[in-house]
Amino acid sequence: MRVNEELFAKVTIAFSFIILGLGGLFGLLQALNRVPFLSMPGVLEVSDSTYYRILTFHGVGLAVAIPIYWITGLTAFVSPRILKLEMDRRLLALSLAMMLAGGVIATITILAGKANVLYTFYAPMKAHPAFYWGAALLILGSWVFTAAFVKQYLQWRRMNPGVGTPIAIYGLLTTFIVWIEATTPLVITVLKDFIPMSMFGKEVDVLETRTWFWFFGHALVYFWLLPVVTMWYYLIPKKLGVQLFSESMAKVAFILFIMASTPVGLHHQFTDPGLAAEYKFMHTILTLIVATPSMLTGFNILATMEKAGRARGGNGLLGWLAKQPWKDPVYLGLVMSLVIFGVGGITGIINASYQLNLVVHNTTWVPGHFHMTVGNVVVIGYTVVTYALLSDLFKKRLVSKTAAYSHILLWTIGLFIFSLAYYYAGLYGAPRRTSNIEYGGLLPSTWVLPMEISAIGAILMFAGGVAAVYAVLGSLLFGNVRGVAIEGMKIGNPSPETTEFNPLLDNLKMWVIFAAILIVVAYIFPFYEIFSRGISPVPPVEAGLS
Ligand code: HAS
Repeated sequence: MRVNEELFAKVTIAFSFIILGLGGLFGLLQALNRVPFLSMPGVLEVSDSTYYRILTFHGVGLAVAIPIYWITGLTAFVSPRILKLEMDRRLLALSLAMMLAGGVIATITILAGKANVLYTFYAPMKAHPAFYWGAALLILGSWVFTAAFVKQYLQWRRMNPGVGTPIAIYGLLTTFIVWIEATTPLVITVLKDFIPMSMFGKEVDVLETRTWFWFFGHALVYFWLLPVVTMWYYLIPKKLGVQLFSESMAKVAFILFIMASTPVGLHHQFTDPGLAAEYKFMHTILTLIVATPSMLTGFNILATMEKAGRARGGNGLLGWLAKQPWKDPVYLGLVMSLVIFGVGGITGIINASYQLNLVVHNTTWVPGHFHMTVGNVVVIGYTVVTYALLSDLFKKRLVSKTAAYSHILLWTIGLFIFSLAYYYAGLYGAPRRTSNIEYGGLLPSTWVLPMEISAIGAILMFAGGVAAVYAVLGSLLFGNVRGVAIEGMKIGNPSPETTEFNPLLDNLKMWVIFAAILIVVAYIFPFYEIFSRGISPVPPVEAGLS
């Protein structure tokens, strides 16, 4: 079969919503299992091994597979239309085959209970080799896609020397640059440590592999986020019929993401012994730098909204808010995700503060933080942008506007309830990543009520997730016979996509070189410390209490 950009985008985007359905169901089961009065024989019996199996799928599926499929799909749709150039079809076909094969292999291994290692797969826990090979294939397939995208962009660059990179392409390029920064250490440790460990019983060093993992792990979160940031910059002004408040500020924000997304991983390892405080401090400073582009983004988008609202007659301090196109589910979802990012993002700053991190690390506070960020900003962002793609890409109508609104509202309300309960319980020390929080009946009473409240949030989120999956997959199945037409991406309309070339901001090569230097500086010292002290390899242990 000939794979063109449209087919690639259709398959990957549809695939990501199938995974959302299964991963969301598992999420609900996990939340219910952590309610003390539900997790007992005769009510809801989820064995420990089943809990870790579904939690592994929940993490790998929702946090790794969905973003890879959805982001490559979005890019395959957007970039040929804006750049007016085809992508290399052979690379596209190869990438699709690798990503689908990798995803299916990893999924089967997880669902078979052979990889209960969670998405962080900390050594010395060992999964079946098929898990690591599947994940490696998925990621290498995304690298092939990155090569196709960069090749297409460089061709466009040569043909358009005096033209600034269009903002949507700039954002997507940033996304893939961050992805290569993030996944290089992951590929190193999977090939060097995890595959030999699972196939031949190689002994590996725990601290070294954790450091490689978190070298990947925090840049990963910006890979999830950046396409949503790109769509805030791209779609919100289009929906409002105005120019972005400041395109230069948007490009500065993307440059800061390129520079500082990766050299921050030690903020996940504040409590790890064996890494000097000086290096943790260096990563803290860089973490505060990477928070800056998010704040610039919040300012830029709100200023764009205010400018448009005032032009439409909205007066006074907040009158412009009433003049926004709230009835458009794509617009509502994008703005809602930005507002929630404010709450989730601020808790990130708390996590990054060394003393406060000691209070919240490994407690339910952290899932509270990341459900607000990836669980909400990213899921709502991807879903509402998919609504916009229904007309342009799939040539379908939205099967139910009610489902689209229900998804945004139920998901957001449910997520607030869930995350606030998790934040609260975390402050009282409720642990994360455990199948059971009862400690043989000795659990502190302060954990019980928030866990019960969080389950209500999870049920609402699940209902919102069902609405989202129905809105997307239902539209794909029935959207040519019924439903409402949804405004598409409006590429090239009303304003042209390109602006004037800026020698500083449009010189991405220079910023990538600076980013590489910064990453080397941030990681050379911790790795020198680990290796100069001498590593202590330990034998692998079978994960998952099967
Ligand atoms: Fe994080 C842990 C620090 C952002 C995801 N994070 C995680 C984990 C995940 C995750 C998945 O420093 C857990 C990993 C695991 O399994 O262990 N995070 C940060 C910081 C930021 C941050 C400083 N995280 C994210 C994003 C994620 C994400 C984004 C996913 C997409 N995170 C941490 C730390 C840990 C951590 C530690 C380790 C914790 C531990 O100990 O384990 C920053 O990038 C956030 C910057 C954002 C802001 C918000 C700006 C405000 C905006 C909104 C403006 C709108 C307004 C409303 C005001 C500072 C953009 C206007 C109103 C209207 C009506 C229009």
